[in-house]
Amino acid sequence: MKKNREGAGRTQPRKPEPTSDRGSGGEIHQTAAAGQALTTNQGTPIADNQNSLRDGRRGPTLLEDFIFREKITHFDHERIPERIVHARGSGAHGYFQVYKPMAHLTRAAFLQEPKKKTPVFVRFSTVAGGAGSGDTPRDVRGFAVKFYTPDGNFDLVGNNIPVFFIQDAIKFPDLIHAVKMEPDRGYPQAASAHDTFWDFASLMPESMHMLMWAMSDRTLPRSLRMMEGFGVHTFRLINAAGKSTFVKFHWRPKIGAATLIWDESVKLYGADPDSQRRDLHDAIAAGNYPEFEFSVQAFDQKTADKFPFDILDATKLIPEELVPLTPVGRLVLDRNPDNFFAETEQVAFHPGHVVPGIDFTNDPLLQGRLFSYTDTQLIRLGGANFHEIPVNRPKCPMRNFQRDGVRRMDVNVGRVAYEPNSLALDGPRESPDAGFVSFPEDNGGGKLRERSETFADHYSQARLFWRSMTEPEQRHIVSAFVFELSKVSTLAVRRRMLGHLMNIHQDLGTRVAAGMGMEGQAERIKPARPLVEMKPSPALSLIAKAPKTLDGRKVGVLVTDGSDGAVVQALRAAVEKAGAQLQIVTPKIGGAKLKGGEKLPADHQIAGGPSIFFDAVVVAPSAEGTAALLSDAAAIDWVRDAFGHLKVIGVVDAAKPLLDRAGVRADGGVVAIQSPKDVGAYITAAKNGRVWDREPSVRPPM
Ligand code: HDE
Repeated sequence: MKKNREGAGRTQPRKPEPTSDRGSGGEIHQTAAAGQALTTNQGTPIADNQNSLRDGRRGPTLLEDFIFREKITHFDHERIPERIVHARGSGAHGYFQVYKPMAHLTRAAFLQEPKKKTPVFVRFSTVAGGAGSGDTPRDVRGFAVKFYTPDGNFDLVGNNIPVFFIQDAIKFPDLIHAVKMEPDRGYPQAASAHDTFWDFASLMPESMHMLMWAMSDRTLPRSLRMMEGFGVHTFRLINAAGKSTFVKFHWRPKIGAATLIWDESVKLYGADPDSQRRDLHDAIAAGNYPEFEFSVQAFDQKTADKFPFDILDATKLIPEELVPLTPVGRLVLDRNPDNFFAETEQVAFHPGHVVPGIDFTNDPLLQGRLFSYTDTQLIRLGGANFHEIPVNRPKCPMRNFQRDGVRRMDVNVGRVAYEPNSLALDGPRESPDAGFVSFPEDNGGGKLRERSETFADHYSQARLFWRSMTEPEQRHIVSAFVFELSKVSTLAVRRRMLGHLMNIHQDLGTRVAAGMGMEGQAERIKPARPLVEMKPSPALSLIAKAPKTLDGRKVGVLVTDGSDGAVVQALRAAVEKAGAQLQIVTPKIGGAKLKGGEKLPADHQIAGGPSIFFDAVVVAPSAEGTAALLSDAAAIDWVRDAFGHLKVIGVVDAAKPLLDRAGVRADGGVVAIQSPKDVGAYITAAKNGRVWDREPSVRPPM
């Protein structure tokens, strides 16, 4: 493990410590050491931070108490409006480094010099839930990156899914109103499994491709460090000669993508609503820096003209098998924010923050976004000066004649705030060569409120996605549709959705109908256009390309008094060598006394450290420990869930009665660990990830 940047490795000068005393009501008063005085926002030292000013010890509080009033007033104004979408997010600082100059494609300065690191701030988010919702609902994840480049900020505001629900931005408020809490009852929070979402979706055939992704395990990422990211729209790169190349942007996690199982994500939502925020923070604090590879699919107009879909339609992707990914550089997240509000909450992304060398296309979804993001920052961050907030401020020179406004921080000097001028010859002026020039495009056409007929095929890529999935992935898509549609009380909506699923693929439609007990009830829906059969794209399957690795993963071991320390020690060495982390789970947080009498400190008490926290587990209690655990529901669930969630389970002999009680049956993913020498075989099995073959025996196949 690398050196801990924030903890042990760093020696800090010892700070003077406060002294402590008690007041007349028994309350604790800590008195400042030299240089540590608590003050008001005006800098006035505060003598007492425990009591407001009263008329007599038991009398009313006095209006005169300016210290109290300042503190409470500030507190009353602490929250700002949360983002209307993507309200819950987690941020990190880092850097981006290009592999080699990309001058043939773009003149963007940050994509030229491999030696240069461009600072970045990244915010991952869910979409539908409020800021206080949990981390693991079934939901799309935002993947927004702010590059502080030498030519200004470039924001790549993407998602972890390469397509979107709608084709035209004018439908966005409808989509979001449909998925958010139903307005009369104020629920459900952070869930699409309700009538209004599926009512809307079933009336939007264009959403079918995205729905397939949304019902796949892609919307249940295992960790923010283990998901892919996409720019979604087609963008342009422009080189110094003004040549335009179309691109799709991609992020790939270095340690591989991984997902949760639905039952696991539901339990995780309750056991640790902050699991993904915590995981990101802990990994960075421990020096295990998350890393993503940045790639583009680059293509020209001639190639675009051959596709059986429109590159301006954000409900379509370009299979990698048609246009392969060109690796461009790497993103490393190596620093946690110092202050959640100042950075993660106040960061303001905008797809319109581009730099010379990057440009837009006419995708009508992207065009609408170009309006929305500044507008939303104006209300959320209270005015036009949000670019001056440190996390939003470019790290390159920024000069113009914009002035004043609420909370202006810059003190602009001089009498000239206009241009052209002859009074400030050293002031900012246009840069015809280095400046941003929009790609000149002749769009023809007149003023219309009409969608292109090239957007009318709504099923072919949904079908492509279905056909590109492995069997376990198809099973999960079927059960997700069954689960979500079973939460819909309006029969007509269920039937309409079944009709769309039949259009996507008969196998899908039939299996979902059977899963709901609604065979033969699909509404007949006529596609606007006949389907085009596309060749399956194996690159779309996460299982098919999952690396065999434990890198960045967590292994949990259940230990009791009397457990064999040698096994735990061998496990720790092997797990850490594989790049993973071993966490100890014991009946009591004080730890366990091992067979030799040595005390093993614990990371979790059983009920607070369920097996859903881990990618693979080991059950290593002593015989006496096992006997006690047989009457502990949390311990039985620990083992039962690990089995049900298809994890590789290492077991010592003494644990057998507990495994029997939890209904664990022997299979390739249950590995006996009799002694330290068996640990190697366990690690090899654990690197395979989930035991997919076990699934039909723990969940009814659909
Ligand atoms: Fe956004 N979106 N969006 N969006 N979006 C916002 O901006 C919007 C869309 C995405 O971590 C808002 O600052 C419209 C697609 C991310 O701060 C808002 C449309 C994609 C984030 C907004 C879309 C995204 C946002 C809310 C339809 C993937 C979070 C707060 C045309 C490519 C960024 C804010 C962060 C946030 C509008 C569709 C990604 C209201 C109108 C497609 C990752 O401006």
